Amino acid sequence: MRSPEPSLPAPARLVAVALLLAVLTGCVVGVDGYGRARRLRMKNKVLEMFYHAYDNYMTYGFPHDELKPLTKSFTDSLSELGNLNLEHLPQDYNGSALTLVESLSSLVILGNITEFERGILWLSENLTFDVDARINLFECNIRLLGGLISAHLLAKDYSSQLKSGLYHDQLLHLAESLGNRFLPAFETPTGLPYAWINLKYGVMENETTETSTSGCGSLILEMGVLSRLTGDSRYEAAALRALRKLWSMRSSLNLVGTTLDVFTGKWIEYSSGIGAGVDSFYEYLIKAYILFGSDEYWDMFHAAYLAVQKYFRHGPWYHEADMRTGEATHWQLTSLQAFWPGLQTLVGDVAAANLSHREFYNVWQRFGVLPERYLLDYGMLHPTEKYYPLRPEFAESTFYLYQATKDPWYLEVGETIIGSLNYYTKVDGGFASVRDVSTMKLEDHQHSFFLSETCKYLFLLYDDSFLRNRNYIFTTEGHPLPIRSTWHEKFPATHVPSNWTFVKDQSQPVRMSAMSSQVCPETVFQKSVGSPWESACHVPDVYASHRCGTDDDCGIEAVTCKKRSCSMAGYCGLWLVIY
Ligand code: DMJ
Repeated sequence: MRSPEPSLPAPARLVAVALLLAVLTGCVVGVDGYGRARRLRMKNKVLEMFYHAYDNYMTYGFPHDELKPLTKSFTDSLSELGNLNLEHLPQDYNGSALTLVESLSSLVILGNITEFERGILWLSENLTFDVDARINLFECNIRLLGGLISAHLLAKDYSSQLKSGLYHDQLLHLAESLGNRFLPAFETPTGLPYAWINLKYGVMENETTETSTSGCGSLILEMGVLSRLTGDSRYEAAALRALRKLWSMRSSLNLVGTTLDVFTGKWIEYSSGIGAGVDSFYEYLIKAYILFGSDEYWDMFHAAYLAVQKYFRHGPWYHEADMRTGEATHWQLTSLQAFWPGLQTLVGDVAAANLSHREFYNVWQRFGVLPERYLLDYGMLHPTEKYYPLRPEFAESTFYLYQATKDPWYLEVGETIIGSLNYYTKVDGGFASVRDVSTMKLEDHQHSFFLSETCKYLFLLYDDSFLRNRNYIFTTEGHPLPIRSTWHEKFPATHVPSNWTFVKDQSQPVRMSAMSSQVCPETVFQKSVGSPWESACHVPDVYASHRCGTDDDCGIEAVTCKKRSCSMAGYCGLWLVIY
């Protein structure tokens, strides 16, 4: 199944690329004290991990949803995500090839266009959503719809490397078919979507009206892009209506709860945090702003972020609180919370991100992996949630922090993660989830996000060539979406004020990197030496280190076009005044 690893660029070219980037971006690429041979060794280790998981899936799991690595069998888990069983699946159901769909964007990032193309062609000929299967809307959106539209966009971007004439938007047609099947879920009095829907028959009789905040607040990236690609505004309109309704339900403290009723629009669970049931809601507010440029997303995110920092944060930790009063409810660390430092890095709050990341790392080192839930007030594992299902969040934050700081320490953290995954979870038939981190007993499940996220972020930590000179934002499932001026409210020339330092050159394509420009704010734009980088509004911080004494030392963010300010800790970021 596996094609040979693509040959590496000649050393001389690597040096030239590194030097050029060092000059152009100010991020010291390749000169960060972490040896090139070591970097290459780690990259190869991640490649081995990815293909061990992928090849075993293709051998024992495909075309079903996910691999059971201990028994070398499969599970059609998309229909049971959310802990339901397979009662509604027809006998002859063969799954959605979920792990293959989830692997496509990783294959491109790893440089395996041949296998990417094989996957596309198989899906084009075999995948159908006309099945009597009850699926979770959120999971299906982030994994299948996100996987399909991202792969479609990559197929367009890499069309010159595909066999000519073979790709004619098949993945987009599949995505459209899936998006159409989502729409009945939004037909509620509030516009908030049902959590569950039958792909063939729509909302089922007596369907539960309970859903989660992330379930109806993390649809806008995939459905928004589907609308932009198809010209059919219904997907984006449905997702945006749900998001607006959700936001209107916030408390006077700008906090949201964790679960709600889609019919009444009333909260069911008032306690919430930044982890399970809510996490990607915050993530999609800021990423929707980066992708589409609408101030509405920024305004929601900014208020929501400040409320999180004010009511949930306790030093480097984040507890849960009642959305009505702001009083702490549960003092728990959860594995899902580990995405937060990555989000903070994306918006420039690097110092705070680093602080929390270090604490997660301490917990990782203590247990060997991150437990699903750890009781901070008792200093012990949660009695039942002791598992680690190969989650990506800690690796994801490590990747973002490395991009922002180029501090080789994060590469060493990556080594620890890779070492743990290979030591504890690698089995003959793939990578197995940990059932109990206190015994390291394994469980027969290799989740698809291990391939779409965990391996991808670890690979990008040691080889980010995919991101160079490109401008992508990653969905919550790790699928890259390009930031396009045609989709963006801020990029069109009419928006550019004349007094900004760097003015868009109409003769050049917009090629700001969501990674290098967004989280590496010292990026220098030197058009005179033929740099492809440009920004409509970017003003660098006064000091390359991003340290500051006053707000005057801070510049303007390249992608968000917001004025940065100086934190109490003396670090430039987008906001840092927490009341
Ligand atoms: C992934 O499916 C997504 O990242 C989602 O937002 C929550 N976390 C899982 C993996 O842990």
